[in-house]
Amino acid sequence: MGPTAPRPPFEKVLIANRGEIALRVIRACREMGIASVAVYSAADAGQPFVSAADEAVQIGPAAAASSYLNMPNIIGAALKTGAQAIHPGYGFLSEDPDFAMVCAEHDLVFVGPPPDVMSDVGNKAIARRLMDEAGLPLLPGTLAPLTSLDEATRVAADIGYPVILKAAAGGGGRGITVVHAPADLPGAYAATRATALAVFRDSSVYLERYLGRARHIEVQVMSDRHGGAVHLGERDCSIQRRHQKLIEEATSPAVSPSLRAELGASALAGARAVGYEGAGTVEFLLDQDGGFWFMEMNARIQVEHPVTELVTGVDLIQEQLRVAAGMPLSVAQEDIRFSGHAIECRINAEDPARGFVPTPGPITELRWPLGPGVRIDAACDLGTIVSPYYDSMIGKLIVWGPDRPAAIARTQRALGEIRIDGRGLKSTVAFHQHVLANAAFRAGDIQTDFLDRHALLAA
Ligand code: MV4
Repeated sequence: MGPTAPRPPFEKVLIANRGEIALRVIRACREMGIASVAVYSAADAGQPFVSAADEAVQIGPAAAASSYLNMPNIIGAALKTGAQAIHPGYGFLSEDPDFAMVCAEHDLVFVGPPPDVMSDVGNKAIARRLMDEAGLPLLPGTLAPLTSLDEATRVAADIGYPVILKAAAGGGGRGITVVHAPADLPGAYAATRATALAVFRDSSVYLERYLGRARHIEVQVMSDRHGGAVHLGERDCSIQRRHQKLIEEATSPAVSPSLRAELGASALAGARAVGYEGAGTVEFLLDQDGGFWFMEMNARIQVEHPVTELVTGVDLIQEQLRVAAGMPLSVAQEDIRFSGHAIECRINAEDPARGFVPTPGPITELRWPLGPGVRIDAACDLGTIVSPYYDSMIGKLIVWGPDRPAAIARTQRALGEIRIDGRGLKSTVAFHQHVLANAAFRAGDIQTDFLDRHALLAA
């Protein structure tokens, strides 16, 4: 007889999400001996994540507002099936403090930080002030929302142009405006406030110095309720198009072990300052001289979490479930070692030749790659319909190699094995091949303007 399995953190968990992240959480549950409950919209009946769960409950029609954002129906499904906890995945309700509160009111554990922490972190102006108090490096700017155009004009003149206006309640790149000259400030101020009000129902905006040609570096942190806190190094997410990440890597080719320790210490100081609990990400901009600046904190598991898992060997979803149940993290900082290099390519049903327009529809041919160092986080089979109602990601190819050049070669090999087809369906596979063949990418010379700079947007 071998050793007995450890006691699972929960008996049953409901996953309030769909697609690949729902399947990812179901897999973690199964490995831990936790029963899983899927919830799904009418459009998702028959999707692989629905049949993969131990139980499934339909929660509404296709439109997300009536299903994956429908709090009463999700809570009802959890109560009916006897789930003890709800994992929100990413997107949908994952960063909604009201949902976390409603879960608590029904004695359901929300897998994520406490509602008040989520609320502080979700307001970027508040997060900026708290991180400043915690000693994190911030670009010069305001530590509270702007109260007038006059104030904006004075602060901008003081710190110097270019500046960037950001919606405090913003996210995903909406409600940000770069301002290159004083003459553009009044229009930009009015427009950013109007967008913030329309999109986030909160017109407050703040201002900071704009850093051009920077890398987007984010640090993964995990904290428990027993004082345990670790950082799991950084991801380089500089390859983006209009704030949609397309390729992510761990570790960053621009981060040395000593810079990693500095970034990690900073991220942990920030997490501690806001009372963080669970898995979180602290985003930084990294400038050409190795200086780094706090941007924002994300209070959810992220799409790109697998690259961190592949270089550290830590299962972030399992750690989230442990922490949510009040258990300590299974790892301490000295256990975290970084081994090799990982690259994630998002395989989207989009047409790069037509501005990445989504191409929804049924998948009529599908073959995923196999072989050494290859992981596929997907939730599509032959016949699965890529729905026009939700995001167009078909799956993620995540590859590990002993170093960055080996990981690039392996990613190229794996991309070459992918076969996806369908009526009118296009994918980002060939686009990824163009990026991976680019000399600047191979040299690790990547900033957030990479795709424009190298004219790779009509590949
Ligand atoms: C910045 C920045 C440069 N300077 N802030 C984009 C979304 C959000 N996460 C913060 N973002 C940025 N904030 C300062 N002070 C650059 C970005 C940024 C970006 C800006 C414009 C166009 C594309 C971008 C891609 C990544 C990051």
